[in-house]
Amino acid sequence: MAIRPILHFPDPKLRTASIPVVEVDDNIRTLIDDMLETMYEAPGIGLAAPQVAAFQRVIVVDTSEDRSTPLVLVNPELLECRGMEEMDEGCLSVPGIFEPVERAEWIRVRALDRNGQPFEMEASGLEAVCIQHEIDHLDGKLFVDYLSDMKRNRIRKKMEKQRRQTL
Ligand code: GNR
Ligand code: NI
Repeated sequence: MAIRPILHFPDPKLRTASIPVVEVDDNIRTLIDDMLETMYEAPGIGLAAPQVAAFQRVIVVDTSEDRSTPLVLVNPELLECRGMEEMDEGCLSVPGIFEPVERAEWIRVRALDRNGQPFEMEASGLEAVCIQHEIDHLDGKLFVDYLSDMKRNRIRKKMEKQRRQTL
């Protein structure tokens, strides 16, 4: 297992649409294990493969209190969305920024597990928000895209300034 570096907004690579996984093989399982280690170390409650520059449709999530319940979703598909809720969101690719975003509060999802077996699940609250946030990453979309142009530009400038200071 290895921790992989996380890309930061406004890196254009985060805008890549990730491609479906054709076969859940050992390479994909290594990616999954590295993503889990990177998510727990960050620490974050979710991570999408494009955040670590792997442009395949893989996400990991753990919203459990004791961070003991890793959830792996390969080729996740939103089947159903219900209700709306507004929650403060953050993103490991936009560090230090927290802004309210409106999302479905209940979802049903289909995906493949780490053995390539299809399964369906329901999620609500923070877990539902996190899964929607991660699926957006697979489509090159970031939570800052839901904010006003003014807010997003302010965040971009802040990130670019931070980057210059750390280089
Ligand atoms: O760690 C994370 N916290 C979080 C909080 C509210 C809504 C979504 C998230 S996901 C984020 C990790 C991340 O960037 N995943 O892509
Ligand atoms: Ni994110």
